[in-house]
Amino acid sequence: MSFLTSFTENVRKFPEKVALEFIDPPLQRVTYAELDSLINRTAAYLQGLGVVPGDRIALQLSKSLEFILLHLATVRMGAITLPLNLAYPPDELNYFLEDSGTKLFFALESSKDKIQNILPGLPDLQGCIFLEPSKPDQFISQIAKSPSVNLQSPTASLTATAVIIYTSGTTGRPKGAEITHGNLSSNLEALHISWGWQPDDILLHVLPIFHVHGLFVALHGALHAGATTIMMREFDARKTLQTLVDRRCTIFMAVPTIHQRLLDVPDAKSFNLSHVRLITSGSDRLPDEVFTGFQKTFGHTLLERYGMTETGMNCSNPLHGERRIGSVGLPLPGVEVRIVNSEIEEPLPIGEIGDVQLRGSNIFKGYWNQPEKTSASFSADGWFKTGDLGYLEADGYLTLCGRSKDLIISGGLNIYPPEVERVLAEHPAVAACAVIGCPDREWGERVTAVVVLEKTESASGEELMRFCREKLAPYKSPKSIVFKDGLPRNAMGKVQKGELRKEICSGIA
Ligand code: MLC
Repeated sequence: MSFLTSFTENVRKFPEKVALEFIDPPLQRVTYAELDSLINRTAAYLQGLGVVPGDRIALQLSKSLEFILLHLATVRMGAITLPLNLAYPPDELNYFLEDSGTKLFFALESSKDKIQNILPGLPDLQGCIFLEPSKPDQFISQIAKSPSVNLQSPTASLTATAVIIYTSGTTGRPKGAEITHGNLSSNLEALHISWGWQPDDILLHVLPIFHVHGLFVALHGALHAGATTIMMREFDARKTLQTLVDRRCTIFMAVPTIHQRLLDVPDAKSFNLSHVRLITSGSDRLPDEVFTGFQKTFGHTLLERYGMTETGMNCSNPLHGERRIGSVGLPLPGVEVRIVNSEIEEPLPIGEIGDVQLRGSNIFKGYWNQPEKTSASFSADGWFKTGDLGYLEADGYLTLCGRSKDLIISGGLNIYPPEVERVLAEHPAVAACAVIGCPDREWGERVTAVVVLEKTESASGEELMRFCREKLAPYKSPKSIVFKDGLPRNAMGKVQKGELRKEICSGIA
């Protein structure tokens, strides 16, 4: 069953129920029946532009009804959505559009000047449509008046790719993870059961919708359940607490940085969240202080879960039962977890730390046009190698305790140091560099670059940061630069990042 089948059933069961409500301008509210009709009209519009199953449709739009309609219409007609972070500068954008062979690109009118130059160089691109979601008359009103197609029954098979999301890697350029209709539907059902989703749930949605967390877990989760989603276009801590109270929301999902900001609201304790039945945390390790802070301040035990772009959700602490501090909980239905020795890939006994590997219907199809990288990410016997280190307890709980790959997670977003190092190395004054994550109360980890300058050149930290921001999304760009005369290296010449972290991180505010 495609994940949109359950949505279609909900349209039949709850036509008049509010599916989505945007609570900041432009205020918008659509029922299940209206949403269904708008999706079909958007599909007709896309068909009119020549979109056929399998085409890649890229969206670099703000969090909006336009984004949601284009995404759901794309997957309903068997084409593939490519959601893109708004923070990607033209260099990165160009790579994603070219690599994916995007046919149609929807971008913000306000980005026109910035991205116009890259468009003629994209061989597969047949059109770029600029939209301004702050002016709903421009697209939504037109779509509402336009003809529809009847696409009620799903057109794509479960093995067909529904969405491609780019993730960076330790080597080379970012890779497009192909997520199938089957991946989406099986994972949605697993979460539906595990978290006890109900049609009368009200989800407060504050996350971006260009990632797995905001798009699949939160938005698709609510549509699958026939629930109502209250959409906040941009996260604001006080407004989030006020909305949870005013709108009697029952479910809230966020990343640890957001939970920390809620705790930092000066009168946080005065917000009574007793009617909220579930608050989840994911995309990054949940610090113990945030877990206990939530218990003290809001009387809520956060439910931590574990996921990845390539796999969707893997494990979750239970809805009923012990939510164990520091643990990501138990494998979800249909997901298997094993811990193996990294050298010989032999399963390890309970309690021993090793590589976390996964198997199940949630695991992605592969990296777009990258068969070697795809096969390298699976063990010989078909388990997906997460790159995380962890151990299992006798009762099945998984605890993560590090990464076997070089990765920084900041505010719930993954940053691969080699990508930042490659950009820094292009600067003429940089002789060598290493990028590390230093612990940070707000972001979880703070991107920090350690730079050795060429003997004859000079550059300030500000200049290097500016240089990075021209070529990389701002969240990937270093927040601190530390200059050194040399980098600690092992006998093979490899930079010893562990040493650097010990030496540098304690000195970073
Ligand atoms: C913003 N900035 C960040 C950042 N987000 N820096 C580092 N890490 C981040 N995550 C920077 C901006 O570049 C800007 O810098 C400054 O912070 C303020 O920008 P902003 O846009 O005002 O930030 P804000 O709205 O406060 O965003 C913070 C945030 C956001 C925590 C709300 O990052 C967020 O929504 N994170 C969630 C990401 C997410 O959904 N991840 C799920 C991935 S899926 P300057 O210098 O320009 O001012 C996944 C799988 C799974 O991982 O398991 O879920």
